[in-house]
Amino acid sequence: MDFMATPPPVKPPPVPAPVRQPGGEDAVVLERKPQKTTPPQMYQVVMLNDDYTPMEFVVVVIQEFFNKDRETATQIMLKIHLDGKGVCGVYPRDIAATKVDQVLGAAREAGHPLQCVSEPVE
Ligand code: TYC
Repeated sequence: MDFMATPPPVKPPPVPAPVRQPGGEDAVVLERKPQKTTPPQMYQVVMLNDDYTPMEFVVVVIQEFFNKDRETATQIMLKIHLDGKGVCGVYPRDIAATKVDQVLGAAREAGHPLQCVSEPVE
């Protein structure tokens, strides 16, 4: 009969030696490990202008999927209309991708050609 090899026990890190304190009390000093996490790359969701999608539809989409109030959504929509594109929000990659899917889904369902992309923030 075969027995599974038992992995060797993991050796715990050595306990630092007590440090003699001037006052006579012993203390264990643990070294702090340097933090090596970096914040995630963020992605901006950019909406593009077109000649056919109604302004009102764009405003409602921005309110609905980017949690903007009506005034802010209107300003973003007008910026897109005038400049050709505009940022609706900035998110971690997966959330930005979901926002793009939601916008494109709503636009297709309503029969509008609205386009939206996500791109890494510099
Ligand atoms: N240009 C469109 C119109 O005049 C409005 C519009 C704004 C469309 C923003 C798309 O992302 C857009 N009806």
